[in-house]
Amino acid sequence: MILIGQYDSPFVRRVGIAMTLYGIAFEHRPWSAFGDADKIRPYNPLTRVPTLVLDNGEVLIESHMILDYLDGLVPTDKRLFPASEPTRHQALKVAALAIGLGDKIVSLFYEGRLHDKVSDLWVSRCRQQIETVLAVLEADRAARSSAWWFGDEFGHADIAVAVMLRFLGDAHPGLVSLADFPTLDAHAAHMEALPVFQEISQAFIAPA
Ligand SMILES: N[C@@H](CCC(=O)N[C@@H](CS)C(=O)NCC(=O)O)C(=O)O
Repeated sequence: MILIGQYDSPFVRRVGIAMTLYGIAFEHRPWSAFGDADKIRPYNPLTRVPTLVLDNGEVLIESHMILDYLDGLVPTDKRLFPASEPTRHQALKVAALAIGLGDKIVSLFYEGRLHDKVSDLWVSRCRQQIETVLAVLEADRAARSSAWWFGDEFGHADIAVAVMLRFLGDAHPGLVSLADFPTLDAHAAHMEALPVFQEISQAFIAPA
């Protein structure tokens, strides 16, 4: 398989981390959604990353869909979303909040970087969405005493939150103080210290 996209994208990073943990061999093509758009377009008409090219040439897009496919390649007990309820839907919701947070971080970044006239309305909406999601995630994680979000092993939800927190600091330094979200801050530090997080990592490069 070929994973297209740079690891400064939290969406690409969560897929690269999962593939590495699953022991799925892949070639990484660290193409930029902007600088390498002409190379990405033949694989993905949206010219977005992550884009995953399967060995038979078929292409998957959207990190959640990609992870759903990859989860089907590994034994049930190795999958990074819980198999049974109610933890399954709870983990899906935490991951969805994290992915939505990432979407808002991207949107706020593009607003400031790509628009001649920045919309104050949109900026304040994105900021409020980011801060509210962080508060909800903080409360959820703080209410749990387990080593990881849903037990003794970490999963896609833990990974999604951690990669988004790193991305938030990279794309918007100073926008949010993680001291206000101490449980999330500790969670991110715990995850970023793992070898797989250090391996699947890249310094942030702003789109030109
Ligand atoms: N919902 C998507 C988000 C992917 C995304 O926003 N990727 C960004 C890079 S961080 C991108 O490709 N941006 C280019 C664009 O949207 O045109 C996912 O989960 O894969």
